[in-house]
Amino acid sequence: MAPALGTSAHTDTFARDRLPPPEMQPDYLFELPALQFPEQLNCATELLDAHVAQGRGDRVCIQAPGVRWSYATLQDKANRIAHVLVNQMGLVPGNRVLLRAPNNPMLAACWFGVIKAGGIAVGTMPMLRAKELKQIVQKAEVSHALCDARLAAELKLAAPECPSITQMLCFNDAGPDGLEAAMAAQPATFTNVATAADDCCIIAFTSGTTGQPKGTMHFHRDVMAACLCWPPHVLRATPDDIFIGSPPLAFTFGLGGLLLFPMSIGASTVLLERASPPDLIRAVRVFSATVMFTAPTSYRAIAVAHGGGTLRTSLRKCVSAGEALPAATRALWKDATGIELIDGIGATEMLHIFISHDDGDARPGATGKAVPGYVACVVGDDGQPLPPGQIGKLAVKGPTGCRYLADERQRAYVKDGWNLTGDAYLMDADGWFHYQSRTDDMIISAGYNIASPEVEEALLQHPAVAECGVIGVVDAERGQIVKAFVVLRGGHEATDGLVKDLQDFVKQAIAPYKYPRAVEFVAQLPRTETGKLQRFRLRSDATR
Ligand code: 3UK
Repeated sequence: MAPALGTSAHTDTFARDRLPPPEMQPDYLFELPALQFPEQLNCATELLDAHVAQGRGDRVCIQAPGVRWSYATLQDKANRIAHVLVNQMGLVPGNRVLLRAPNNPMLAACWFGVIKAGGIAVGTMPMLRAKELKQIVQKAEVSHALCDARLAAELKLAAPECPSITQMLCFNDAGPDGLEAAMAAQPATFTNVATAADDCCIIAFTSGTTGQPKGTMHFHRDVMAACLCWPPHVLRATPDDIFIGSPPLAFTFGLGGLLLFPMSIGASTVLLERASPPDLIRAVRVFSATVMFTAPTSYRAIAVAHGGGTLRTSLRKCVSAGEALPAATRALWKDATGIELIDGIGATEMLHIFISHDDGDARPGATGKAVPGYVACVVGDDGQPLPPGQIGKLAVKGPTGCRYLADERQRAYVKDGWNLTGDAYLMDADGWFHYQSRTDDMIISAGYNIASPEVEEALLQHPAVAECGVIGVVDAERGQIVKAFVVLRGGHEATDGLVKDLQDFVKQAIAPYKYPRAVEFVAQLPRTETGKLQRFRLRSDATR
């Protein structure tokens, strides 16, 4: 059962009012000694202020091209941003603040400013377009926005349909109306709001199978729990490590790996606005990075580009997550660098990684074992645990868990206290978990989750498209790619030019990474008698 809620500091009770009722939440496990949290807890105090208070203020915290901030500098910036939010933008604890930027130091400062002020950070991927931003803003009833000036246009496009946002400031903006100018007028010290350990501090969005994004609510104690389970038991980094990687801070894989985890141990992190495989490996050399987080496809691309030679770098630990790690990619990376990848499955609902293995103990093809603090099993359709060797649904519980913001889909993710991730897995006799597939319609391509219906919806807006069905098909490089089956309207010809036209069209309508890399023209689509599209039949056609 969920422990009793502590005294909330939220004057705006939006998040607490929209938590799933206790009986619909998962069980929580707090058995590890490190997970005994006080009733009042602000994770910014632990992750940021504590280092300065304990004399580590001069240590390097955040680096980026041309930037090197100590813990004291980040604290100074975050404090000023907290004051701007409260004094100038009228934030009260519990308000939702949208953050929009590529990974850079000011985004990190804004994240801490929001948390210090008792706000709820709502991260958004830089690539999202107005349509997707609107869905998030409306669902989370976002009141404030802090946006990188270079990404403001798309948010402004969404603004007419986002009346809940009453305050917006841009950063990385030298002008008199920018966040930096506002910060200069505020004091450099701030008393963090004394939030309850179970006050919500982030709402992380994940695209559902229907294309309607789901907001997952995480508490201050969840942020600390994520820092206290997988990192010390599996990653085992040190304060002298330099973290680097590609996932956006709006994705909890990136938030944990590139901000929370390094800061929880007083290490430093490198934030990169562009982190394609060549950018990433270049930056590893420039910053002498030692711990890397990225997706399997990125490891593969770096290793392949190296043409089988030896890749000598400062790296000592490399973490792969977001999608299944093919055994071939693990082998390629080991051949190139001598480093055994650390694979881990995490989920936005669980905040971070819950099944993994350390680099001294990897089994190619298996994700690993339950991380200390978590328990996992494989269950059948009746919800009962299956014996080793049988494929079923992955079920997990631990200190973190799924709490969707006012969403019926809570019932599907949490059953009998277990979080069901939507993955088919099998557990072997030694307790190692082996990934099989997704159990739903989510396409995972190069680490991105893409919902079939959303791509279909975009394609259907094109004048040449009569009907369409979208599935994921196996791809050596990206795990899966988006494939669209299209029935054309009369008068349109199935040409290569039209394929390109449809792809460009989707890129304009929704985030470009969701576009169908494969398009096949067909005369009709498989449907049920009631007219429902049968994606499973498209899938079996595609593999034949
Ligand atoms: C899949 C994996 C096999 C799996 C995430 C680390 O990916 C993250 O969160 P999402 O909500 O997606 C969750 C789903 O992605 N997946 C992730 N990692 C693996 N499948 N092997 C893996 N190693 O289907 C899972 O249910 O986008 C990953 C940390 C934080 C995260 N949010």
